[in-house]
Amino acid sequence: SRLYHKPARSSTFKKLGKDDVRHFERILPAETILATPAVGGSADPIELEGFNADWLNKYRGSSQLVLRPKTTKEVSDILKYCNDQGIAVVPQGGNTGLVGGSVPVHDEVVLSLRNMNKIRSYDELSGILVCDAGCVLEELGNYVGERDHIMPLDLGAKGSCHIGGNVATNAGGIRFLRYGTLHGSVLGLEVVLPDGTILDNMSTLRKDNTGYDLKQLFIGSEGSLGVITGVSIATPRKPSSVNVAVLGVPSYENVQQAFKLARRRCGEILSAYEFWDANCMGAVLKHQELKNPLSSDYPFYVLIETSGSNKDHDDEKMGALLEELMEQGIVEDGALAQDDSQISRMWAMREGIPESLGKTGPTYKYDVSIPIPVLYDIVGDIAGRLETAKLYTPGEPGNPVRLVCGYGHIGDGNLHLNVVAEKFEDRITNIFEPYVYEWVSSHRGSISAEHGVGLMKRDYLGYSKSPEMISYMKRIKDLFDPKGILNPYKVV
Ligand code: FAD
Ligand code: S2G
Ligand code: ZN
Repeated sequence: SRLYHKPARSSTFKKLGKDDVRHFERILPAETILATPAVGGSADPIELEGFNADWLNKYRGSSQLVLRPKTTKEVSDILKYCNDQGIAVVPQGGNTGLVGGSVPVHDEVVLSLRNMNKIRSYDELSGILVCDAGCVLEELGNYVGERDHIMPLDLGAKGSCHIGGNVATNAGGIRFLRYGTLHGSVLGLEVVLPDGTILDNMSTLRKDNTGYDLKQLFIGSEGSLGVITGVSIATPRKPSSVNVAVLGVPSYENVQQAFKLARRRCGEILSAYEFWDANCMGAVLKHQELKNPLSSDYPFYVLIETSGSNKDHDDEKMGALLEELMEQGIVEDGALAQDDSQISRMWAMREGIPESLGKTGPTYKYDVSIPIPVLYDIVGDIAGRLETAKLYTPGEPGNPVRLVCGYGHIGDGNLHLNVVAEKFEDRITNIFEPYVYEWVSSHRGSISAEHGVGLMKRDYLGYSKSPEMISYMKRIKDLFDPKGILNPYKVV
């Protein structure tokens, strides 16, 4: 069955040969090279499996060579050679991407940043961190956490994803509502261009208005314009008082009302507003060692977090909000975390959704931005279409589709529509594509809120960007990567 549209291998790319691997063996330390016998190496192809398959196990390539350079110079030497030879390359971070952007489509060389994981400097006064692109987000969080700061982004993939991958995908996550986009918190980047040029813009200045801000082009470029090897990023101070509550909400309308009230009552200390529906909760309670903190099941759940610097003030605000929500019947139940372990259990519930859905079966994921009032409508709409097509009956096992659910960063107008199926197959994919993109576009939304375009959505860019915008994107791609060797077949 068609997992996804796999474009034909472009004949402009050289087929890797033994001579190429010999060359890499001359310029790179042996331990950074994983080459199969097919290209004159000695690695068992199974060792490349994790680099060729994506997190969803939905996208799969057939790379015969993985390079894991330790320095920016090695990255530059690799790219210069590949550019001269016309060898295609896919940059890879933690390989937690969800749109097929991080794995080869065919036999592209995988350039993994995992060996570039050093912290270069940290200034505790300003909170500015300068580090290699291959640093794992959770490890950076621990490092700055010991110095009373936090990373300006947090996502469920933190244990594996790299800061370089986060920048390359312009990742959003659960702190976006409070700390905003990486386009704001990233102060500088070190990027190696396909021809080997090292663009050193590792500024640690908050303000630098000298010419075009080139780093912004690489934020969200998904490995298609250059390989990010270094990141300079502003990290906020760790809030001294954090409150988290999980609420049971009877309708999507009430989820919106609770958001409005939370913004009014919590104001500047509101730091997260996440929601998920009953089907998500069912999957989490089934696959995670977690209990529902509320005394009953509800159609919707909301997680509210406040982060401030004055515990009494913050407690009073959260307490007043919860009271008002209950009094007005906007929510029917609520649990306020009493200590840090309860806070992390509540967050684990929200962050455990993707893994729980993955354990339920192969998952179709549509990460979209939609105006909040209609954001959840698409979930019922899609469920209805699947029922009409006799592919799904809510609550009844044994159908090709097991579960339809919606959750996400509703504070950012970002829905994660997820459909768990027996297997990825045409007759299901055709229900969603292009319907979901048409639906989102007709509601003036975006077909990709935070996960990027990758391979999955390349053919659908026109639903969210004008032909003129796309043609200038292609001109920028041609400027930085005239031979098209970087992450071919994806993004534009
Ligand atoms: P990879 O998956 O390795 O690569 C992603 C893309 O970036 C690819 O196109 C790749 O070519 C490119 N790339 C990677 N490193 C570099 C580099 N150094 N230079 C140039 N290009 C590079 N995403 C969100 O935005 N918000 C979420 O809340 C969120 N939650 C998630 C939860 C789970 C459980 C999972 C599995 C994923 C989640 N994601 C989320 C998606 C994913 O984690 C993010 O896109 C993340 O930023 C990818 O980082 P990575 O290091 O794994 O990159
Ligand atoms: C999240 C993870 C990906 C998905 O949990 O916020 O970004 O859609 C998502 O499961
Ligand atoms: Zn998300």
